[in-house]
Amino acid sequence: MKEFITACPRNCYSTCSLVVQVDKGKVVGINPLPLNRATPFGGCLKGLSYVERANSPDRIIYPLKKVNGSFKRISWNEALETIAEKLIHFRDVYGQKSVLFYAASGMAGLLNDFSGKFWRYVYGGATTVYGNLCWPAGLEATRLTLGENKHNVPWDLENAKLIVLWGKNPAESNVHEMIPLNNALDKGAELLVIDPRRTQSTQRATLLLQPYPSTDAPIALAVANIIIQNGWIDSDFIKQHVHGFDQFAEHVKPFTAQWASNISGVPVNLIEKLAWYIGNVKPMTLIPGYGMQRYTNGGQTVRAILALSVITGNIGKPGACWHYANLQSYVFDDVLEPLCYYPPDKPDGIMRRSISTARLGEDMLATKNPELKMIWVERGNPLTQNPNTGKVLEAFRKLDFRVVVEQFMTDTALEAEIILPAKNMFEQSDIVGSYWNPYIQLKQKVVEPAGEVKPETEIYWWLAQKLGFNEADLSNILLPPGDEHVDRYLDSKLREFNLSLEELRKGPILAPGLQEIAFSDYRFPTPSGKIELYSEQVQTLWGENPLPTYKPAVELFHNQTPYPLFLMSPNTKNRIHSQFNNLKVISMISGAPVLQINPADAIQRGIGDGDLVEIFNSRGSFRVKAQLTYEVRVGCVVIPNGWWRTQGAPVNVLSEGRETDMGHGSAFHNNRVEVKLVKRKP
Ligand SMILES: Nc1nc2c(c(=O)[nH]1)N[C@H]1C(S)=C(S)[C@@H](COP(=O)(O)OP(=O)(O)OC[C@H]3O[C@@H](n4cnc5c(=O)[nH]c(N)nc54)[C@H](O)[C@@H]3O)O[C@H]1N2
Ligand SMILES: Nc1nc2c(c(=O)[nH]1)N[C@H]1C(S)=C(S)[C@@H](COP(=O)(O)OP(=O)(O)OC[C@H]3O[C@@H](n4cnc5c(=O)[nH]c(N)nc54)[C@H](O)[C@@H]3O)O[C@H]1N2
Ligand SMILES: [Mo]
Repeated sequence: MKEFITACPRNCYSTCSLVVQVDKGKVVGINPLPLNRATPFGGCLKGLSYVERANSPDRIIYPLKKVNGSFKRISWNEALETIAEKLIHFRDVYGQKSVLFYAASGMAGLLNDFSGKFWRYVYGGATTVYGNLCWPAGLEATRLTLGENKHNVPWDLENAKLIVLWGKNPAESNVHEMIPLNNALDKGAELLVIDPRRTQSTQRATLLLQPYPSTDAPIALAVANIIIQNGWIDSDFIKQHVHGFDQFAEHVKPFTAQWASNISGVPVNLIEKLAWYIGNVKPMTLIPGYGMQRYTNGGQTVRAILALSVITGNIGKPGACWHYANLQSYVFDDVLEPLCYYPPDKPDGIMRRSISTARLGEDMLATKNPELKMIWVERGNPLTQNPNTGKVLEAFRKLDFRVVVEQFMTDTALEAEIILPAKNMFEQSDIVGSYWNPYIQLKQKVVEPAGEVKPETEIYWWLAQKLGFNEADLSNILLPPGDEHVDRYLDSKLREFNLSLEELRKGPILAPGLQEIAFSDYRFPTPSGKIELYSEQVQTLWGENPLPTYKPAVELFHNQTPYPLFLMSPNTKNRIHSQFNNLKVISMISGAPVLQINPADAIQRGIGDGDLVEIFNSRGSFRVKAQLTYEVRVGCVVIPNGWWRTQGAPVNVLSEGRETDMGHGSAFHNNRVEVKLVKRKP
């Protein structure tokens, strides 16, 4: 048996370092690597389930072609020739832009960049998407305010005396954060949580505020007002480092706790307590989550909350930070690819046309001159994860040809004409960063690809040859097949930072130039060089008020609607979005999907625990069992995102494709629904 050091490449804060055990060419064990100070205890349950995931009989390991509605195995030659023929046909008849290249967050790594290179330089352009499903409203809000997205190293949390989890649920979405968090609490820190749900992260909280979804900005503005009125601000910090404080102070004067309470449903007393803690207990680490910004007012909400860290001087010190996203380990531009977007007004020169990720279905259908004819999907599951599944499905089915590169038979793969088998994390080396832990890590190749699996870099190499390119032309653009080319490429990237692949094989390396205490140099790369509570750019780039304000979220508060309940679809412990739940070890624990509803709302509808209910709105519906729980705020219902349609709770059939106010994010949570009883539990 051999052991290799590697890192989990999933889209997750933790990005754990792992030790993989390999025996006779198979992954047989996953162990922790204590060398990584952020993830010393290694993988979560999902991480441990890689043993099953790598060896699962359900994996797609050969190219497949849909024939009369079912998939049959074909050769690589047939698959690539069929695809090349289509690509040439669509290019000749409609132009390259009739092909949509769609990639999402299924696998992190530097080599993903080669996919973009194929579509740009080999095929000569394509339509692509801008924006992203995840975190951009908060990234942009933070960038516009602080100039950069970074935070203190994870273990610095132990130095905090006050920890505020504002719409983040690390007990599920970032389990390793619970280690320094609990250590801080053991040393006497206080934990405050603001979340419409009473999550597992609230167990040791001093205070829990349960606002209606999307009403955090009123709370933050009222808290700022109270802090300023009581003189709990850090005047020296403000004088030296803050731009626009006077305007901000004037701006928040009308925002009383009573006003915030009326909107959010949080009692005045709790809002005042929150203000007291934030104004008086230092140092404070404020941890905003990503769920809280997936609303049409998400960017401004994040700016309003961030103002609380700013006026109390809780930035740039041990134990004090704004803990949104730490991009310090993304030192290679290419790793930043998932962050890049090419909105229509900022074309990158070759792709020339892009459509909104948030409105994928609507935009695909509306695209003209040329219309879309083909889609290529890799590292994503848009038929489960993007808003408004009905529209995405309609748009998919209107195309002439669909290619999906996948490991498993997802909702999206089921729609393909051709499925190409995707590599897993053990079958090709790559370098990964993390948006929480501060290391650069090597995700090592530890086994040969299963069956006929080829990594994307090779798929594109062979496809390019079918398009008439020869090896000499290609070697300047793409990566030739063979581990030695991958290693050489990764090593050359590392050399730019005086690092080497050899070093990285031994374990994670702290990102070059890492600031353990972010902004400890008090340099804020904004236009004014200071923290911008007042940001001109908020207006010029996004047409929003330069000061943080509250706008009621579309659909949730704007319309008269027959759908009274707020639908929440957060992330859940034992999946990364739509991944993992198909594995036996995971499904054994997560069971069947349920709709969580507060007993007060259930009783009104004659619904009991375990009854079969239908959840619906104007966009779609499905049936699922109800689970009555006080963990959910009255007026809200909860189904975590990520269940495949074939697993029973495809929550995005209910969501609308809308962009957030900043950053071209996806406002997943602006949805109202109704629930009705279908059948009593037997
Ligand atoms: N186990 C697991 N871990 C993951 C992931 C996963 O799928 N599974 N996904 C990864 C990815 S890609 C992401 S983006 C992160 C996201 O992880 P988090 O940042 O924790 O985000 P969410 O789980 O979407 O939402 C966090 C909390 O916000 C609450 N919330 C929702 N709306 C509001 C609101 O309006 N106000 C307030 N105050 N709270 C609100 C939800 O109830 C939820 O408990 O997790 C990463 N880690
Ligand atoms: N309703 C609702 N919807 C949401 C959210 C929400 O809060 N509510 N959250 C959103 C968020 S935060 C995110 S980040 C998105 C995530 O959206 P996606 O990135 O689309 O989500 P995943 O479910 O991780 O799907 C990734 C797919 O990539 C495949 N894959 C893994 N590795 C590879 C590889 O190496 N090559 C290829 N070709 N494929 C691979 C996996 O098998 C999986 O099917 O979902 C969003 N959707
Ligand atoms: Mo995400």
